Amino acid sequence: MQKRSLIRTGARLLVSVVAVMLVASGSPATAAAPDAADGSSAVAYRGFDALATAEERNGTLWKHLGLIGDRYVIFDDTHIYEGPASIAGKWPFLPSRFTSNLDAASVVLERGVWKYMFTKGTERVIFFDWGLAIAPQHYPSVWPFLGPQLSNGINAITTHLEGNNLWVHLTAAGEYYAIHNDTQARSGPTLIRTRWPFLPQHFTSNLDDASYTIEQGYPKISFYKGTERIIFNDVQVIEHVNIVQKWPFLAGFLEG
Ligand SMILES: [Ca+2]
Repeated sequence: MQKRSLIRTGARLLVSVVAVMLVASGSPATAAAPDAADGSSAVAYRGFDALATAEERNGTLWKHLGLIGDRYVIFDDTHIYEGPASIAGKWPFLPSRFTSNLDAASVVLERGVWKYMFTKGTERVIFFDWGLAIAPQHYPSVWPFLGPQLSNGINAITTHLEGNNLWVHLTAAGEYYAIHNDTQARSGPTLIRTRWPFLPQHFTSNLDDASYTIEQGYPKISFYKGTERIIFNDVQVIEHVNIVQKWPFLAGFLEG
C-alpha cells in the first residue's frame, strides 16, 4: 500500500514538474524565478487564500485582487496597482473576522465600481470600498439549493454579471462545484472532475480560489492552487502556469 502510494505521489510530482517545465519553455519572455517545486530552492512560495478578478475597460483590462493572511494586493499581468497592504486598513468597516485568512473572494464591476464578496466559514459579506452593501450572512441560508457538499464552508467563489445586475456564481468546496445565482442552481452541486475530466487531478479538489471571465464572447475559468493557475473552458486547458513565474513582481507577497 505504502509503496503504491509513494509511486502515485511520485508520478503526480513528475506530471506537475513536466507541466511547469512545458509552460516555462513555451514562454521565453517570462523572467526566471526560483522554482517552488525544487527542494533546493531557498525560498518557498505559497498560494493565495483567495483571489478575485475584475474586468475593467470593457474587457481590455483584467485586474486581480489577491489575499493572503491579513494582506491584499491588486495587480494585473504587468504590475502591482496597490499593496501589499493590510486588509483591515483598506476596508476598516469590515468585521474583524473578515480581515484575515479568508476562504474565497469575488469582485464584480457594478456601475463602474468594484463590489466585493468575501466568504469565511459559513458566512459571506458584500461591500464597496466605502462601506458594507450587505452585512455578514449565513450563506447556506441564502443558497439552500447548494446542498450539503457546498454548505460547510467553500474553498473558492467567482462572480460575474449577466446583463446589468444578475450575479452568477461558480462556487467550489472539496471535490464539488455548483454554478448558481441567488435563486437557483444551474449546474451542480456535482464533482469538479465530472464536468472537467481533462483537468489535472490536483485541480479537481480543494482549490485556493477561482475566477470566471468572458473574453471576446467566450467564457474562461481559472482555478488557483498553490503556486499554479490553470485556465480552461468546457473543452480544454488553455494555459497552465506557475504564478511566481507569471507574476514575478508578486514573489515577495507569495513568500513563506
Ligand atoms: Ca480559498
